[in-house]
Amino acid sequence: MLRYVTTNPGKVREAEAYLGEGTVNRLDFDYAEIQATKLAPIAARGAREAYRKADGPVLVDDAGLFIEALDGFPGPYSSYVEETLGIDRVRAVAESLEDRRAAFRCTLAYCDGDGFAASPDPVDRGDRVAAAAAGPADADGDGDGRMGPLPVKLFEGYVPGRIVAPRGDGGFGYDPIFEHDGETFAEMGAERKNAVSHRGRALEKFAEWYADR
Ligand code: ITT
Repeated sequence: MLRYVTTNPGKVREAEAYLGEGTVNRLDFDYAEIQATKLAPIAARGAREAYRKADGPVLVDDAGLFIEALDGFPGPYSSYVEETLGIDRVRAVAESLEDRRAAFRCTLAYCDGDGFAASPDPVDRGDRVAAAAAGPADADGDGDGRMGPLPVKLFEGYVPGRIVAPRGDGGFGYDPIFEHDGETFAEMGAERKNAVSHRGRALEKFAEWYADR
């Protein structure tokens, strides 16, 4: 069975609401997140590490909140910023800005150890990050003779919105302060959120590809 790799139960609830109950199994595994300005290299590296841990098909979900006027901050650092500043202070920072537009992005990275038409390896800030994302060739030392890194397929989703005073008590993370089309994500149920959200869009692309696989 497909393992949805995350320490965040909120993500699994949304994945199950989209893909159907019983279709995914959560793997509560905290893979190493490399430092990168984009989500793709982090997710790709995480999927390879998680695949080696799970020894079966895995889907890693890396997401972040990108505030326009802050050049995309906190972006890939959203988890750290939520833990340290908290969403109230992120909202306070946004209130000091004239432009409060923001976006959520999600990258899903699938790895099952097989060869398939994988996504090109994400390149970010030069070779150093690309190499870290790829991981060392045959890093598990299993002698499978694989010369390159394990193939990973990436699916990306994006949703625009803006930062507002908190409303609603559903969802998780930054949902109460992220408004899309007049509603915060915390005011939407999982299904409605999935219909418009970064994760929902990425899941849609994944589900379409996975159905053929
Ligand atoms: P894993 O890495 O274990 O999956 P995480 O919560 O740390 O769990 P990320 O590294 O992807 O996940 O961090 C993204 C941050 O953005 C984190 O603070 C989440 O709570 C938040 N986040 C991600 N998706 C979100 C969503 O749909 N709505 C609100 N906040 C979200």
